[in-house]
Order: sequence, then C-alpha cells, then structure tokens
Amino acid sequence: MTTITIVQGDITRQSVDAIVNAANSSLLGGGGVDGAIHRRGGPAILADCRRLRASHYGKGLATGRAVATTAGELDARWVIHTVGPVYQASGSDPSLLASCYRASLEVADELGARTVAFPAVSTGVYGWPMADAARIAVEAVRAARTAVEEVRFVLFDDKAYQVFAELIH
Ligand code: AR6
Repeated sequence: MTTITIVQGDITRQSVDAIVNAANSSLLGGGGVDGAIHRRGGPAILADCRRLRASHYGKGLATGRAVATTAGELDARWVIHTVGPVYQASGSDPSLLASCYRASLEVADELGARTVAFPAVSTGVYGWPMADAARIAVEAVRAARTAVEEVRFVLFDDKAYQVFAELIH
C-alpha cells in the first residue's frame, strides 16, 4: 500500500531513497528543479548523466521515460530523472505525463527504493496547468502497482500545495 504525502518546499532538501528530477531529454541539466538538483547534488550526478548519454541513452531520454543516477551529495540514494511533456494549448497527451510517474516508480522498484519524492513534473518551464497536472499525477500514482511505501509530492509554492492537498485529502 502506497501512502501519498505532500509537503511544501524544496525537493533538494528532502530525505528519501529517491528524488525525482523533472529533467529534459538531454539529461545534461537545465533550470527549475533540474538546476536545483544538480547544484545541490554536485558534479557526480552530471558525471553519471554523461555516462548514460555515452552508453544506452545516446539520443537522450524520451518523454515519459525514467532513468536513475547517483544522488551525489543529496540526502537520498538515487535521483530518478524523468522527462515530462511540454504543454501545448492545441492539445497535449496526458498519458505521457502519467507515464513519467509510472516509469519513475518502476525504476524505484528496480532499485528497491521505498520512499520517493516527486516534483510537479511539467508544471514549470514546460507549462502544464497545475490543477490538470496534479490530477494526472495523483491518479497515476494511485493506479501504479509498486512496492514504494511513500510517494511524497514536494510542491514549491503554496498554490501548488493547495491544489494537491484538495486532491489527496
Ligand atoms: N523543489 C520543488 N519544486 C520545484 C523546485 C524545487 N527546488 N524548483 C522548481 N519547482 P520545472 P518542468 C517546481 O520548470 O516544467 C528544466 O530546465 C516549479 O515551480 O523545474 O518539467 C529542465 O531541464 C514547478 O511547479 O520542470 C527542463 O528543460 C515544478 O517544480 C524543463 O525545465 C516543475 O518545474 C522541465 O520543465
């Protein structure tokens, strides 16, 4: 049974087995959560990402997929990188966003992670409206068959926290 919890704050300050990164397909860093994770986690994460690019992920990580690296100096064992879809007003595929959560939990299961922190994937630079993204995220986690005991959504601001709080309480 997976328990869903929510906290407001900075995902890089969490103590969990795995921290999920809202990455881009290059796996080589960026702004938002991605920038914060690489800054606080240190160069070991980028070194692992470069190794992935040099081996099985020569073309990068596809949208909706997930892959793990070390967590460097973060208080976690792994960072699970996933690539959310870019929101388009003309139509965006919610199944790709749901897939980020499902794929990340599959990687967590392979690693044996029991506590996993997620940001609200795609709701920053990638523009997905928070209420819709939150519903997709919570539904995807509830539907997942996983041995992860705690999924912790870490929401950066009060508004995002309130949106998730209404869904899970
Ligand atoms: N802790 C928790 N949440 C955060 C933090 C933090 N430290 N920083 C931002 N957020 P984003 P995306 C929230 O843009 O939309 C990067 O450049 C933020 O308020 O990080 O999936 C990547 O390299 C928002 O609600 O990710 C990609 O190119 C949510 O996290 C691109 O951005 C996600 O915002 C990915 O865009």
